[in-house]
Amino acid sequence: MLKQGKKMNFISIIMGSKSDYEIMKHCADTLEKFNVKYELIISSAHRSPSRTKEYIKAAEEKGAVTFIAAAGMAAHLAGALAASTTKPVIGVPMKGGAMDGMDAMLSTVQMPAGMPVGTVALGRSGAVNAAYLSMQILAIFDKELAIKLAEDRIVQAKKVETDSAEIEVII
Ligand code: RP5
Repeated sequence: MLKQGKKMNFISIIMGSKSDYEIMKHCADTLEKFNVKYELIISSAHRSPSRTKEYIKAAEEKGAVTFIAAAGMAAHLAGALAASTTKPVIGVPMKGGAMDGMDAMLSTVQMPAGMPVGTVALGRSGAVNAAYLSMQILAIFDKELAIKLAEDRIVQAKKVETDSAEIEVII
């Protein structure tokens, strides 16, 4: 049985395997950068289905706002989460295996009508964007976070300019 704490708003990150952590660490790091609370666990839809189901219930009761599911290969995790919760589920397909992520991407994105999984990109970009997308959902009711996200966009735009200034050639 997983531990239960006080009710609070947080993002839940679930990975199918420890081998997904190297990429999903970028998701956790992004949430930390914005001071957003999260949980991160390993639980597999195939290898530990009961643990996965129990965790979703416990996390929902504690106040999980979105679930981020990272899995590779047959990638059933995001779909299994979507079947068990009406909270937004964001799927991050993992690279690797014989098809290097194409299998995971199709498994994650091809959900039947009425069971949505918001699927982000393969690999690091997907891991980071899963965090951003979750924060954007949180920010609908969190003005402070909305301001931080807006400021981050300005920083990103400025970086494009400074990067360009270092190497640009303009006639
Ligand atoms: C998936 O299978 C996991 O999410 C992982 O991406 C992939 C391979 O898992 P390991 O064999 O490395 O544990 O379920």
